[in-house]
Amino acid sequence: MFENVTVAPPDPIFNIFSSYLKDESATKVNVGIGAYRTDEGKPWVLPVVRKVENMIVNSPDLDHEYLPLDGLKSFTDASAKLILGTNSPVILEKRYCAVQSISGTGAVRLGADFLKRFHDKTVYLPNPTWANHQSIFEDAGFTEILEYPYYNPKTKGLDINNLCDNLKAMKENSIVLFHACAHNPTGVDPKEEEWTQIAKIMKEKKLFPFFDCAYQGFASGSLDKDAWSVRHFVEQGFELLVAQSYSKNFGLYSERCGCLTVACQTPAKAEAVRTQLCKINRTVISTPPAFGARIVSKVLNDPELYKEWVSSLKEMAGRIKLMRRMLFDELINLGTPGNWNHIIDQIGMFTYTGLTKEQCLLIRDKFHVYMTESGRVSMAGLNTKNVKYFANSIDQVVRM
Ligand code: PLP
Ligand code: TYF
Repeated sequence: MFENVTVAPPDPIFNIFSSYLKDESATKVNVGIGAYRTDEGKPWVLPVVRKVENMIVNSPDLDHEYLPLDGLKSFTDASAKLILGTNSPVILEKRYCAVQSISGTGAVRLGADFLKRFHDKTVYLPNPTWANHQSIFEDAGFTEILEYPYYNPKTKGLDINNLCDNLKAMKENSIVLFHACAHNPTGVDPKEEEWTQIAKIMKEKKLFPFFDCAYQGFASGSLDKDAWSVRHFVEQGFELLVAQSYSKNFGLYSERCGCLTVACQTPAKAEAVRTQLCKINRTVISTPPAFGARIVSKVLNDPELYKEWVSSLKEMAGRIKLMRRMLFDELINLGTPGNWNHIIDQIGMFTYTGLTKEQCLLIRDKFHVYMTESGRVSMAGLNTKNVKYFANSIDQVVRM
């Protein structure tokens, strides 16, 4: 038995995290995994989440019955409204469905399983992208997993011309995966006029958009602004899929709280899609977990709690922006060779520094600074106490 089983390669990001945990240095810095930290370097339970979880746990009505196959309805309805906008024609005309998933990862997988059965087995992913995308579509049985140009290392910005040329050459019906906002790992998003250009070509070429939205509210601090790309495609009449995660914007990482929202042409089609998604859920997870969904549902459906959440979101986005500014200023003060404007130009959780793999390994060895080998830095790992040390480490490694 199991003669052919060999050790699987570790997940590169989780692997860096476990090396960081083992490191005994007092000055070690974790900018590897994309998880929010306070200025004290601690995980943060949002005050509104703490309040609501106490309400739920202490409620005499609390039970642990199964949720329906498509999850908690007050949660999935609110999720669809959050991403599409309350006044979206898709919402008003009830031509959407929203099905609860095992966080953002599970939503991408659920979407991939659905599209493979009912649409196409060719998907284009941005280059670079979150490493898990490739594996998810592989495991879902896609036959063609291709990439499209996204990032231009010279400008450290969007490679819009190549991106558009590539879209024009894709075959009809191909699925194109986009990060709705705060692209992981580059921190580079198309501007509104670039999204408009992309949508126009997608429509002409009959391509299918699949949005992965893991950072709504994190990119700009505004939930509406961060949903602009998705809403623009909807306005242009696309049917589309959006995978939503509440890991980052609610800090509910381990509760695995997410949703797959599908915009359709008619209510009847939306209902058919919903039942097929339920059928997929049934064999993979049966029914989704309740706790995270209960928390998010209470917050999204109560105007006062919602306001508290938005204020925490702004605080997280604001702290990350401050770290961008402080890191940039430190490097300028040090006169570190190179151009560092991208640190303040890029948005969301990550900065794609442009450091080489060798430099990333060196900074880990010499300074106990843990980042991915691609040079991605999770800005939430920086704080007012370690940003100077971090900037110094970069400065020295760049000069070596
Ligand atoms: N998609 C992207 C682009 C991500 O960066 C992440 C991780 O944060 C996810 C999806 C899914 O995360 P989770 O499964 O924790 O919701
Ligand atoms: O990119 C990140 O750091 C987050 C967290 O397999 C993450 O998206 C990393 C790796 C992974 C799952 C989540």
